[in-house]
Amino acid sequence: MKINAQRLLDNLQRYAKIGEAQKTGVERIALSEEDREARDLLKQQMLEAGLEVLIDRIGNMIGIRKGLRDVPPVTMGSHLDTVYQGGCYDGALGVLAGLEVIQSLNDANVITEKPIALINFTNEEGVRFAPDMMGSHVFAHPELLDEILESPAYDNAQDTVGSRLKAIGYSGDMPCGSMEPDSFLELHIEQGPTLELEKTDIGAVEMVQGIYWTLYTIKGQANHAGTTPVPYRKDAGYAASEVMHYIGDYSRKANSQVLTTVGTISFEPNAINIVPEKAGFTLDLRSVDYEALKQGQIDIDQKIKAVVQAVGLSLEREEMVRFAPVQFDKEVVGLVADEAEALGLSVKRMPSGAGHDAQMMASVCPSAMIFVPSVEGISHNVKELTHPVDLENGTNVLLNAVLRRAGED
Ligand code: HGY
Ligand code: MN
Ligand code: MN
Repeated sequence: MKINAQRLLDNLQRYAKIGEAQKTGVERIALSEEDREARDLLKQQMLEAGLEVLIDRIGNMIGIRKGLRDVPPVTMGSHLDTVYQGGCYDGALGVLAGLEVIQSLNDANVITEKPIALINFTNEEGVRFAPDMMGSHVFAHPELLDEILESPAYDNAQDTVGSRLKAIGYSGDMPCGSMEPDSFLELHIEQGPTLELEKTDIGAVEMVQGIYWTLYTIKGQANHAGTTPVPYRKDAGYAASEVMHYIGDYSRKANSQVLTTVGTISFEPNAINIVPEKAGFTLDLRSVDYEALKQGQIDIDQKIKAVVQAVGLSLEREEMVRFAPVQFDKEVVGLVADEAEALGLSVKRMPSGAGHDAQMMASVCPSAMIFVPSVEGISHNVKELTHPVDLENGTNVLLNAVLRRAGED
């Protein structure tokens, strides 16, 4: 069975216009007005496709297509929110490909044995509210809901997850995690260079690497840039720069198994002629190897403490995210590989460098992911691109894997 590729491509372009800002690609930050606009369009399209649409208390949108039997649904999903200056495929492909699968089944008047569900998860990116993979995390751990509803925006503590969900009209009443999926499949762009370099059509993703996010604030003393001799300085900026160098070198060591990224930094008072009093920065630490991940965090924390003490400053540290590496279900990974091969596509079993909602769903039900190539491996960038043929291939694999899992009538 095949999808209507042109309808999928047209729909992807339609959503790409929501949040489109010249030169900055697509910005649909979670719980923003742009996120609301995309959610409203998806809700309308889910209803038009005959789905029952439910909104849970963390704002996850769940569309359910009835099956012949009243059993747990085969579930697809991803996220419509983006990073700042993002691309139009990260997340959106998984949601809109799932919608296309449902529309294609409708066109063919196929009723599957098991129901089929499609989920748009809240705040996968975590660029304004921590943690990332928020909606799927709470789906898997409903006990975290109240605490996460209080999570403040990094840039404005007045905005919390709960207040923004209400503001955009997606503070649902369905209890989180109350739908028990049969299985979960997420189609996603690879966001790395492997598939393109190896000229491979499909990635059958076996695992997702672990992710640790930590916020550090080094505190010194503001002072005059021109009158303060070096021995009198308590320069938080200088300490932060020394630490950042160590962090960068850490992932560049021979045989390093971890990736380190300092993606944000801020100085206070942040003026050209004032020795910085405060330096805030975040560490994004990743590894496929859990021991290497934990050891990397220990090593970097020890270094930061040593630098701060050596220059007589103080340190605040906040653990934002601690996600261990996740293995996907062998049977579902095999289903992805088999269906790709049945379509005559080349397949590579591989890990995911990026975090995904599927890594949260893996603790709820048998889950796996389908990757399609990213041109030049670029993502989280306005240049993010995946060729139409690859978008079509990935969606056809999703369609046939879901059909096989849900049982065709
Ligand atoms: O951070 C990640 O890996 C994902 O894009 N949220
Ligand atoms: Mn994503
Ligand atoms: Mn992303």
